[in-house]
Amino acid sequence: MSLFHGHKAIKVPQNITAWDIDPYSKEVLLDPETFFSALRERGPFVYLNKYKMLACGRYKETKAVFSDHQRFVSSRGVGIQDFKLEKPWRPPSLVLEVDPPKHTRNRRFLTKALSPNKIAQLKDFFKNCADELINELLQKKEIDGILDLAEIFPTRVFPEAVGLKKIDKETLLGYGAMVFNALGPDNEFRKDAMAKGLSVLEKINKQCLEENISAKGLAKEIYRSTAEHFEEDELAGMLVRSLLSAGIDTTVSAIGNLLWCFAKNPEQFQLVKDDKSLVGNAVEESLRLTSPVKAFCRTSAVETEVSGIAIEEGTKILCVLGSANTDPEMWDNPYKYDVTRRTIGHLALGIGVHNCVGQTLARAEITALTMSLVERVKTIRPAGIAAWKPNNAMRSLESLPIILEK
Ligand code: OVV
Repeated sequence: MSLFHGHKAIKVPQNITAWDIDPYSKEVLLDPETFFSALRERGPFVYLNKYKMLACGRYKETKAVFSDHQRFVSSRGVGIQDFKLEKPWRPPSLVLEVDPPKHTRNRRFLTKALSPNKIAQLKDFFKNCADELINELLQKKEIDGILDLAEIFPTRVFPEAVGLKKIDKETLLGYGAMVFNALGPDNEFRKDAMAKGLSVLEKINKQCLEENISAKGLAKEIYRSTAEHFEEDELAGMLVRSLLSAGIDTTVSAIGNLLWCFAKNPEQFQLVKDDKSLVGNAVEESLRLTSPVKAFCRTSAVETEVSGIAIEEGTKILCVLGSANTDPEMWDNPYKYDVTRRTIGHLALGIGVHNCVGQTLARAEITALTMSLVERVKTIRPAGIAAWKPNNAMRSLESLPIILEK
C-alpha cells in the first residue's frame, strides 16, 4: 500500500462532499470559525481531497467517534500519521497513543497521581502564585497577555507542582509545540517546531528520570505507584513524559484564550466580578468557545458506518472538537462568550476513555488565576490587535496586547 501523508489514502465514500480545503493551512488556522461553520454545513463528514481522509465537525458525529474507542482507535496515532504504517517521530505515549486494555492499566497511574485529593492540596499554592503574578502585572501600563501572563503562570506553577528539578520555560514550550504540531502534516508549522528539536528532546528525556524528580510532587507519585512494575524500566518515565507533553501548551493556550474572551467581552468579565461563583463556569465557557485543543484524529480499526456514511478500515478521521463546541444544533448563539451558559457536554477536554486525565489540575490552575483576576483587576481592555499562532492541533495566541486596570 502506498502511504499518503503517513496514512492509507481512502476513497470518497458515497453521499459525502469532497472538499479542497486544507484544515492545516495558515488561513484556516488563523480563522478557524469560518472553517468550523463551513465544515458542519457540508454534512456529518467531509472528505478532504488534499489528505484523502475524513473530517467531522458536527457535535453528534464528533462525540460518536470520540466516544467509541473500539471502532475508532488511538493506538494508530491521533494525528494524520497511521502508526501501524509509519514509524512515529517519538516512542508512542503510553496513554494518548494506546487502546484498552493497556490504556486502562497505564492511565490508572496518572489518575491516581492527579486525583482531586492531591490537586486540592495545591490550591493555595496556585492562588498565592496567581495573586503575586497579577500584583506584579498591575504595576505595568500595558502587558502582553501571552508573554507576560499565559506563558508565565503555568511554567511557574506546573514544574513545582509536578516536582521537576531541572527544566526551563523554553524547553517546556518548545516540546509542547513539537508534540502538537507533530499531529499534522509535514507542513511549515511542523517543520518549524521540529527544527528546534534535538536539544529540547534531550532535556525532556532527562527531566523524566527519577533522579531529576523531587521527593515532593506529582511525578514522584508516579514513580512510587509504578515501582512494583520494575520490569518495565521506562514506565514511570514515559508517564512523566505525558505530563510534560500535555500539561503546558494546553494550559498556556487556555489561559491566553480566556484573557481574549474577557478582553473582548468586558460585560462578561464584570458579571464574574459581581458574582464570583461564576468563575468556574467562565473558565468552562472559554474552553467551549475557544477549544485550545482544536482537533485530534482517530483511525477506524474496522469497516463501519456512522450516521449512514460508510467508513473503510484504516480511515483517518479528523475530529474537530472546536467545531463540535460551536455547533448551533447543540449551542444557542454558539460564538457568543456567555459566562452564564450551561456548558455541560462541551468536548474541549474530550470524551470517552481518553478524556483529559489532567483536567482537575488544569482547572485548578486556571480557576486560581481567574479568581485572582476578578478579585484584583477592575477591567481588562484590548490595547492592540490579538495575533493567533498557527499550530496543527492547538488554537492559541501569539500575542494579546491588553491593559489591566487596577
Ligand atoms: C498532546 C498530548 C495530549 C495528551 C497526552 C499526550 C500528548 C501524551 O504524550 O501522553
